[in-house]
Amino acid sequence: MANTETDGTRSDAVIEVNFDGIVGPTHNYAGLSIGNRASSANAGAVSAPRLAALQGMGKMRRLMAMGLKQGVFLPHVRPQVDWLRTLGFAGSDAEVLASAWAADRALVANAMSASSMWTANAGTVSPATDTRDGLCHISVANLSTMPHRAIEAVQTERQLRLAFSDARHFQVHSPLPAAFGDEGAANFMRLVSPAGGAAVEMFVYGEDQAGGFPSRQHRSASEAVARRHGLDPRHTLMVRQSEAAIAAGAFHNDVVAVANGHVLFAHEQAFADPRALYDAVAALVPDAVIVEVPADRVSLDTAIRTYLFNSQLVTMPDGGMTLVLPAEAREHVDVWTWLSELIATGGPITRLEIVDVRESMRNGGGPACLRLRVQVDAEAFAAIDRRFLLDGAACDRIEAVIAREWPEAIAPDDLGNPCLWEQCLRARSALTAALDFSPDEI
Ligand code: SUG
Repeated sequence: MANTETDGTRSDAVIEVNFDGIVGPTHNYAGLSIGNRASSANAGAVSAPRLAALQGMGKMRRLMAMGLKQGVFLPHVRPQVDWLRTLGFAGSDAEVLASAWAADRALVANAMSASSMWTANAGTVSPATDTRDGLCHISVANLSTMPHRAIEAVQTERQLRLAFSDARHFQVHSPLPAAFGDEGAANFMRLVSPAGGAAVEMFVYGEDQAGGFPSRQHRSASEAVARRHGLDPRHTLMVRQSEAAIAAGAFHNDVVAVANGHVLFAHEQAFADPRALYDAVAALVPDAVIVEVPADRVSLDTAIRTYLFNSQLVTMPDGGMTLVLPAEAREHVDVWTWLSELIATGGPITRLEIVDVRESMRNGGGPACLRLRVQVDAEAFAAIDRRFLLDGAACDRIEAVIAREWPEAIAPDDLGNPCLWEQCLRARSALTAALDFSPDEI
């Protein structure tokens, strides 16, 4: 039975917090992600880290203005000298970086990547209502397919354990062994009826090499996460991503589908067997609404170029749903025509919001990649470390540090510049201090 507090709010009402990764000062275009078309296409371009980070903050402010709760994760320490040391480089930090740069520039590019901004890949979150022990379970993703992303797990785990340290509400699991490729919430969806009842958690995996590109989420990893989280197998679906989607550059499922509440918004070619998925969903969540975009209205190629599905589908305080889209989706006539019809015909998605995250988009990260969703009740919400939660004043502080410390531009050759290494480490330290973290804590 739901409790009703004296002020009329239900203490078990679901609070969704979106934790966005603050774009780090080393944001650059090194083309590290094979199979990610934007990353490959923009390899070698000059990046704008300061603008990128401010665009990210702009998105967070927009969601806050919509009445939603917003959190952050901090950029990781970059360059990641310890990782280079594991590869045999020795000496002072500057010597390690200089000798790695001389030996193989790609190694330094890996150690400089700001990829932790895409927190949809930080981990998989099962809300407490779905788990056997009634805790919110969070599994840190190992991101083991891509070297620059695999570096993230250590610092991601540190931040997740800090933010969700209260064992009365949360259990954080260490990353799976590297052989089990796990990309976190980017390959995870959840549907639940507004009328209540058990949710269905959907884990989307890829099969081997699709079209020559690695599929990053292994079924065995998804199964392990579901087991660790103590999910009810009757309400858990293992869903295979279509090969066509991976081959077309949808390296994560959240590039071709997104779910929220009782709504699944997906491209016709997102899944290997869409009919089987839709039938299973209908059986488990009878009032689920599936909004499928047909390929003859928006091609898979256009969906991936515009990141139509990498939008955030969010429930507004008034109960309506808003799709928070990247500006690129607004600019494509097929996509915009289809979306305009969607809104005009009435349905659960009632509003479109456009955000500009172009710098992140150019590395293959849209609005949804930049956030990790955590759903909690009021008590668990109160147990989250406040330093990871945003209000207007925290946004002001973060933006001031970004404006003062973040590089304005990074060209490929700059990645070997000792002044840039120092500036980026200093910038990150200024940010952690501004948010009251001590240097050895995070
Ligand atoms: O893993 N890009 C990221 C983008 C991640 C998007 N996340 C989700 N879809 N949830 C990736 O491919 C590019 C980095 C570079 O090329 O430097 C990169 O890692």
